[in-house]
Amino acid sequence: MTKSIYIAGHTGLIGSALLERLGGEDDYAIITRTHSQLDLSDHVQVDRFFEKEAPEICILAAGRVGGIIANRDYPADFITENLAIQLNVFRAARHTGVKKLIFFGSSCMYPRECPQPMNEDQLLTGKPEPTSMAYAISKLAGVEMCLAYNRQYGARRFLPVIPNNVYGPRDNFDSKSSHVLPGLIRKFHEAREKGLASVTLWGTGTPRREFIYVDDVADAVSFLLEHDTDSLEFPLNMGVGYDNSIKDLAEIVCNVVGYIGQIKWDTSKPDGAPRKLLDSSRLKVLGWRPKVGLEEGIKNSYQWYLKNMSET
Ligand code: GFB
Repeated sequence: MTKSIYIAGHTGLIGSALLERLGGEDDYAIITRTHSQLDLSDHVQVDRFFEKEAPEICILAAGRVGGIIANRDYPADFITENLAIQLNVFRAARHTGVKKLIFFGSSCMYPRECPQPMNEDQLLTGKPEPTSMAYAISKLAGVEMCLAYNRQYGARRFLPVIPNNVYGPRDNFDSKSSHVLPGLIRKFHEAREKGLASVTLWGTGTPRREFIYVDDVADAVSFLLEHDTDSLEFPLNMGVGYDNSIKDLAEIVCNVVGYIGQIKWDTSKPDGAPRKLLDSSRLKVLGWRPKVGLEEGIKNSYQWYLKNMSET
């Protein structure tokens, strides 16, 4: 039997990978709407859409995301847009009897000084990193809403997952608002093209991050959709199990892009959390494993960037 599945945010990084992955399977009839067709922050539109389509499964991959500087400079936008979307979608999905809803949290929900690797029980044991506090609170609210709906309505239908720094094709490569990995691809590519002697990156380069390739996230979501989730505990961390310093990452991206100049560090820019490595054993115990290594994933992202973005 085909299941109807609504992917909210199907043009974004995670949503587009899910569309590609689940769209290729016979089990699902995919429903999508562009932002101009459906404004998820408008509850009237959202209610109308869910009443008409009543999808059996909903994947909420829509919302405002961005790197450290975007989070620092636009906290009101991050918290307002994400809370509005989550509230509207969760409420409408419950009213129309959704069977499974996947919600994406973020590793920045964990306390800034969290012992590493971070397991799900450590959420709310300390204050998140200040630069992404507003975003983190909106995501924490989303996770708690999922758990509250499950408790109150007596079924485990709202499933919050926490992927770590996701990257890949169709990422945001804007040098001001992007996350570090696509930001570095663009900076090194442009420096190579212009023959610049050096590239300046943000912070000290010492923070460590765990990167997960977007196809692995799509794979993990597909895995969760296929498995009986009734006995699982949520939220569920989704990471690869190892991290790299930003300095290491810069070297890898440099090699992939073929830039041979110098790397400088602008320490007036924030470092953010010192480390964010997830303990993903809850998911791995089920048998799921990531498949794409960091260098391979960066090569794929750079190929996509060259084909689609290098002229912008
Ligand atoms: O990926 P990113 O922007 O965010 O930055 P977070 C990670 C690290 O890379 C920080 C450094 O220490 C940055 O200072 N960095 C160096 C750069 N050069 C650059 C650059 O050119 N661009 C960017 N973007 N960073 C985000 C949160 O934190 O993580 C979000 O703000 C979200 O809310 C996301 O949770 C997963 O990893 O520090």
